[in-house]
Amino acid sequence: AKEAVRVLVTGAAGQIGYALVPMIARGVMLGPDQPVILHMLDIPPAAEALNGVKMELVDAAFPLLKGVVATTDAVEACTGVNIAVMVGGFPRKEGMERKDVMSKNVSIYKSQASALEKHAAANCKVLVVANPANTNALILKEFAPSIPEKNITCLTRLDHNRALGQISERLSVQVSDIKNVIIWGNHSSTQYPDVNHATVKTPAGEKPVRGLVKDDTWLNAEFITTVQQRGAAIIKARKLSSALSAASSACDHIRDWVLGTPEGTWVSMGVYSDGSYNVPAGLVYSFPVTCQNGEWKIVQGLSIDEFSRKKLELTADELSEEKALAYSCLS
Ligand code: NAX
Repeated sequence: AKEAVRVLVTGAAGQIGYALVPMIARGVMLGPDQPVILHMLDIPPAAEALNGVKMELVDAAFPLLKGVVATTDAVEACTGVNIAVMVGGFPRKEGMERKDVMSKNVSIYKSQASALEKHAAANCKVLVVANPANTNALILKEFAPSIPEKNITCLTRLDHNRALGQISERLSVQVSDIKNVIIWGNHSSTQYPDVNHATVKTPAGEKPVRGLVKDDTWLNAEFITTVQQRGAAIIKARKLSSALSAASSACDHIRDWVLGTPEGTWVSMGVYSDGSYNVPAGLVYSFPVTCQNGEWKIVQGLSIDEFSRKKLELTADELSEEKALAYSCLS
């Protein structure tokens, strides 16, 4: 039998946490034959709710779930974890300045970075979900210098999946037949959902999405804004932000990272930029990546047209500003 993998979920008493922990316990994240031990962290005001989640995990009698740690102590939560999904953070409340929200999250991610660095298992893989996701991941990287930067990522897979969903609806094709959309940049409304390299599997072979949609006006405008604004549309409809789709996408992100992407297929992940596609190095930026043997690699050599170039730059500029704002909170 395989040894259990320890998976940390921070903010586990929250909405995404409630959707995510049963998926992990069922094998959605790491596979149906991989036992797991869940580590759940939240803050003291949520301790009772967190314990309720633990009770439900026990009640669900998941065969793969070999143990549950539910705690408000970051050190206990981080000890020995192989995978860390960082969902906990400080939400933007009405009337709050951007700088105040940033400052709260910088201090959370700075201290959790140290807890992970000191207590997580060697080669722990980190996925930051909490917003501002890219910049929280960057702060975590800065304050956990002994964790390799390739192990620290942020979630843009939800945006990637949203793009697949929109194309699927538009063309009335299965999402599973569409591949190689790209989310570039920030997990924010400046992200650039790019279909220029995306294809659909048809009985006559793989066809470019652009050729099948036959409507560049839609692809270059409404499609992009729909994906960019989807989070807001969900809030409007549900009066709560996306949770099940975020949880499911977080499982997709880790699964593909650990188990690999299929040949010829890439996915989007927020990763530490090495300057590929002229994106400034030193930002956590969403790129197309392939994964093999537990490591991601940025897909190289894709052609970037003038329209796309501007969009890649716009979202990079926003990330540079966020980075500057985050650093100003440190001093
Ligand atoms: P909730 O407010 O329901 O849950 C957040 C939980 O985090 C709460 O239980 C809270 O007590 C806990 N928490 C706060 N500070 C903490 C700390 N220092 N340590 C541990 N736990 C802490 O929010 P939810 O809807 O679950 O969303 C969680 C985060 O995901 C938010 O930041 C949200 O903006 C972000 N999202 C990111 C997405 C992405 O694609 N990257 C999409 C979905 C989501 O909007």
